Amino acid sequence: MTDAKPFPPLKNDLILRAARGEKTERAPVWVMRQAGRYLPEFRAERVENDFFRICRTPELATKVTLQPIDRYDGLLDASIIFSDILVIPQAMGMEVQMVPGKGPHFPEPLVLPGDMAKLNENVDVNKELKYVFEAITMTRHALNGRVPLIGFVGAPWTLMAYMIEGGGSKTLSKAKEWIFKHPKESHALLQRITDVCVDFLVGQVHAGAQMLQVFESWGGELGPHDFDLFSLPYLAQIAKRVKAELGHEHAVPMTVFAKGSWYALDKLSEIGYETVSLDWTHDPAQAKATTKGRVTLQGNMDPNVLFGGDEAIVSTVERMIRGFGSTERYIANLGHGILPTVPVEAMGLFLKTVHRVGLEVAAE
Ligand code: 1CP
Repeated sequence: MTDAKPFPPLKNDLILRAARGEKTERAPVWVMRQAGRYLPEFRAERVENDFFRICRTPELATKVTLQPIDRYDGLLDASIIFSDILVIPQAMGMEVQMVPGKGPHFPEPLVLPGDMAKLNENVDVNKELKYVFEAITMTRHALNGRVPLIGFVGAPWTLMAYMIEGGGSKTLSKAKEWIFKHPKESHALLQRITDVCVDFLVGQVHAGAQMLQVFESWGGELGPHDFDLFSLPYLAQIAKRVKAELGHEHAVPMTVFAKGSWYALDKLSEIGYETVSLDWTHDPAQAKATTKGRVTLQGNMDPNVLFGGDEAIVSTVERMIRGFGSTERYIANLGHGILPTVPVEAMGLFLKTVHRVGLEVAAE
């Protein structure tokens, strides 16, 4: 990007330092799904625009990415580009609709391995996902260095599951039928998705992303044995290849979030990610003991505590930060995405309490 306008200097690099294992003056904080339906300003935008239209229009994606940064001015230490994990199946040639109140819907999911022939053979991310790169570059300028910008992808197993299930699912029976009945073809599909994930993440960094997160949201649907076969190798491959392609000069910290895969924490600390994001089923002290300072930990308040009232929020944040510590290898977050019905004040209290307790613990 030699001819591009330089990005404004970064004024808050707390989260990058925490991810790299450097000391921080307090725990940085952001929230998964921090832009979205719990914000009235996002809902107003959605009345006017279809979900994927927002993703595909850089001005709108920029506007929505900045909504939580503006509303919680000075309280968030990172932004995450407004997009969705399902832009990869779209780039591979599948139609995905976002049905209001229901979530994603694939009118023609993959039913049998033969359906993989319908997917694009070679996905050129610079063409198919150019709109995400443009949104990232525009957002990075609009942020004006206030906080770093996170880029992301869905992990191969999670994306494969959506592509076969055709949307959300309680049991993932269809995707699991594939891995048990057609393991060879499942690996072929996972590999094809992995290749797109790598190109897409590298492109996001060249477009301006300063940190990357890989969402294995359905990791925990696999038991330890199947996770080792169908998730972990692809997560490892992504970290290794993205780093190799970026080289030292463009390297950015990477986070892996394998929701529900508590059994894999030790292995997840060894596959090349600087940060491992935890859901709320982890005890902070135990997670620290397992990872032994090899990675930064991110998380992990149960998002439902935000419905529990002020006292519950304050006491849970205190316990969480005292458990993880505030100044070393820790990034505060929820254990999964914020839910659409959370009151905006509850999110504000969560962020303010993380700041207050983070500074108190740092001073002790
Ligand atoms: O601030 C942000 O985080 C916004 C960007 C963002 C991200 C990082 C969105 C916007 N989606 C995601 C990731 C994402 N999308 C994940 C991984 C994180 C997680 O596990 O929560 C997953 C699984 C999806 C798939 C998806 N997209 C769902 C879940 C469906 C299910 O299986 O239950 C839903 C509801 C969406 C739609 C969506 N994505 C994002 C928003 C704001 C919305 C709501 C859409 C609307 O306005 O109707």
